[in-house]
Amino acid sequence: MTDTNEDTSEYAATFGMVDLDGDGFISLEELKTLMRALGQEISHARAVEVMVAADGSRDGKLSLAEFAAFMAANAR
Ligand SMILES: [Ca+2]
Repeated sequence: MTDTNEDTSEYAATFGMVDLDGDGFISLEELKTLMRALGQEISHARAVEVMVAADGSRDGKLSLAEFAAFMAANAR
């Protein structure tokens, strides 16, 4: 979390919508739901790859900071 100037608040509202169970992290299942909502049908294996790529802390779920970085990287 030292190499980003991204404003995480920009993604906080989206994060809240994706975090279906409200535990403050995006789980693999929630990530898959997000990708489908974005119109990208995604396999379980592909979702795992995306999760691993975005999960900087390697805890198997995405924090708001990790989610913001992921969204920024995929924004264009
Ligand atoms: Ca969650």
